[in-house]
Amino acid sequence: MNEDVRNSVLVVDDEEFNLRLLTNILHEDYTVYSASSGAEAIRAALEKTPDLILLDVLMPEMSGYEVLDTLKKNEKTRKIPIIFVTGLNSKKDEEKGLAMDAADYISKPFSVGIVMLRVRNQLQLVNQIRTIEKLSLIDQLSGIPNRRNLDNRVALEWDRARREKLPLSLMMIDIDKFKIFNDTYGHQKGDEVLKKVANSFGSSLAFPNYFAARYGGEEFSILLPDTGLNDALPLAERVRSGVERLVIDCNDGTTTKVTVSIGVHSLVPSDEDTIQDAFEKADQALYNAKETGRNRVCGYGAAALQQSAVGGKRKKKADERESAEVDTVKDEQPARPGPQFNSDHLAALKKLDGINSEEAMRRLGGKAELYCDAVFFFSKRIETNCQTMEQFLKAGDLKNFSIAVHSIKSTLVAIGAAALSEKAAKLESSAKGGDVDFCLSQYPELQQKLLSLHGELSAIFHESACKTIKEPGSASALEEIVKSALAALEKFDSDEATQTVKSAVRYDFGEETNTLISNALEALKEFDAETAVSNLTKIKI
Ligand code: GH3
Ligand code: MG
Repeated sequence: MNEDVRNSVLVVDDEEFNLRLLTNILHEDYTVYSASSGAEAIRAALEKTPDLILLDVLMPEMSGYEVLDTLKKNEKTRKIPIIFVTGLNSKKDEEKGLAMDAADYISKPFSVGIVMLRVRNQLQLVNQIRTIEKLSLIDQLSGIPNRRNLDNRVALEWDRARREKLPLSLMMIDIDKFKIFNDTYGHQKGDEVLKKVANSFGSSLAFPNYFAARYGGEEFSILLPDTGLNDALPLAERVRSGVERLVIDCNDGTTTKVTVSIGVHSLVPSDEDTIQDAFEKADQALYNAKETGRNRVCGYGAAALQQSAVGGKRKKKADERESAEVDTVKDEQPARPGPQFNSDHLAALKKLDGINSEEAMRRLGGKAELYCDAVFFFSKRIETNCQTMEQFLKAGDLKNFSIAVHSIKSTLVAIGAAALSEKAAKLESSAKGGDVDFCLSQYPELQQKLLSLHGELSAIFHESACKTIKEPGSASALEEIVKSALAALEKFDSDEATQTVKSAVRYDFGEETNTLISNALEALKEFDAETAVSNLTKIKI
């Protein structure tokens, strides 16, 4: 795996319990985003383009299958691998998921080890593919040289032209209204067009020295060594008309056309010129070609062009992206901090009737903190879950009722509440079978049991919610904490420093030290590193 890249994972589940668990399991190694419905998942996938999606199958309103289908149809998201994480455990369901192009399948209740391994495997694949693409010199889709290849060639030709004082031209070519083409004819057709356009350059340019490459997306670039603007413009015109002449078959027997806009910049490079600047100028010319009606060639340097040359097409695109992100960026959710848990919570949870927390925790690799956290968040949602189920049932919407019951059922299994989950399972299958009477008569009992579980859990978490352990802390632990916090602050990593200092709060190091620790923590919350350091260094070890 490429160590430089922190991969991102989008976790989708309508159950808070699973979202919490998966987020907590994954956040140390990956950037984790979460979504609690199908619609939210699609929005997040488009906005964040995560490297991997963990997708629940049964969700009200929009199922995981539908989400997958939508994402696979979108250019931006179709390559993101998707792992189904689901309580549907039959082989048939697994087959269906995999046949729909899911990358993998994890059954609920899941074990931490399996989730970590499957996620790691998928991300390794993603990273390997990226590395191969980066190392390769040919663009996989169009079959012509890729951007990396172009950059190498331009650097070579640039040096030669500078040394020998020869002209050199750059064309930037962009397919017109290609988004609409994709929307109308589909991305697959769009891909075919990219290939056709790329292959048309050769026949348009009966000129041995040119070098054409896919610049990225629907943009191409052609490098013309030993060529000044007067020769480059007619060549660009031939490229443009060559594309215009292409006949594109639509699958229904009709045909259509595409056009390109081209910006050209020519120069004899001097020591002051830079390659980047040359591309920007070609890009500004392209922008001008777009602005003045598309399907045309513009050379950099015309009077009108200088007026409008406030930023090329690519710059404009980048700006658009930025402003879009300002509007819509959602908080990423690395380990949203939950309450601190201690041995009292766990002891109380273990005493609960009908819950086998030991078994549930084993699946989580024995991580009590993870278990308590997920149960806490599940508990907070019980009332809302009950309201949802009740509403669906009262409205006679057995499909959504069964989905809501299914979610609760798999969470109950995961927390170790076997008997209750069995009741939920019976209701789910009756709802699926359309047995309204059974559902109406049996649901109240499930609801009553869930609400009383909610009462018990609230008591546990509320009673000792803010109680710290206050075990006497050892001197070596204190030294370790202070050292790590100071080291983190030196690296300007205030998150890490905050986490470290936070871990000291639950211990009793004596009043003076405890005050310094809480002062440091307060200062960190205010991003006041100086005060934090001053308090930490005053601690006597
Ligand atoms: P303009 O005339 O201003 O260039 O409009 P446009 O629609 O071509 O430009 P825009 O930047 O809005 O959209 C570019 C489109 O190109 C959107 C994207 O889906 C499509 N595209 C980029 N790369 C690929 C690809 O590899 N395959 C397919 N099929 N489409 C692609
Ligand atoms: Mg375009």
